[in-house]
Amino acid sequence: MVQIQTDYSNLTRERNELNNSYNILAEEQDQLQKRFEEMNNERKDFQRMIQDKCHCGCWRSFGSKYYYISSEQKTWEESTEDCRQKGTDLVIINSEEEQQFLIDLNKRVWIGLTDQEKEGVWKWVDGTALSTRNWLPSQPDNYREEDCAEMKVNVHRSFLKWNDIPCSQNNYWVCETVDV
Ligand SMILES: [Ca+2]
Ligand SMILES: [Ca+2]
Ligand SMILES: [Ca+2]
Repeated sequence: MVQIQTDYSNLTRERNELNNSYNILAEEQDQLQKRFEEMNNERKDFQRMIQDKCHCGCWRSFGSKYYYISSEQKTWEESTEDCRQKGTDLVIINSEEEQQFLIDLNKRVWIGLTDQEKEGVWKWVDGTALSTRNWLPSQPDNYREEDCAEMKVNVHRSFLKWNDIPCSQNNYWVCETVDV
């Protein structure tokens, strides 16, 4: 009988300890959830700020580079020409960080990637081959003779990835300063 009582009180103590741990975990989860929401709001504020500033096209810095984000839409060739007149080139994505920078712009834009020279061989406008690949699933598909690449909102709208479209289509664009 004494043994049963001891077992019972041990079990009760263990249950209380588990309850305490559960409460601590629940509290931590609440705090994490709150922090996640805060970060999400900060991100939305940031995107709004960028969009507000981009009514007439705007320049932004990222790393050691400067980027021009257009407010009008042009063909890929015209966009390339506009960048060259600014002493820049259409953006070349060299890293995941740069890809993320473009994602944060939250805009459908031309990037400096084309397979006009040879179908299916994608090259950046500076002639380099692709080091990172961020194509949307089943892209590039050359569906309508598509030789120029854009950042496209994906179906879940959670992030942007690359898609090939006809170069004659009008799109916003992003220029990037080139190393001298
Ligand atoms: Ca770059
Ligand atoms: Ca193509
Ligand atoms: Ca396509």
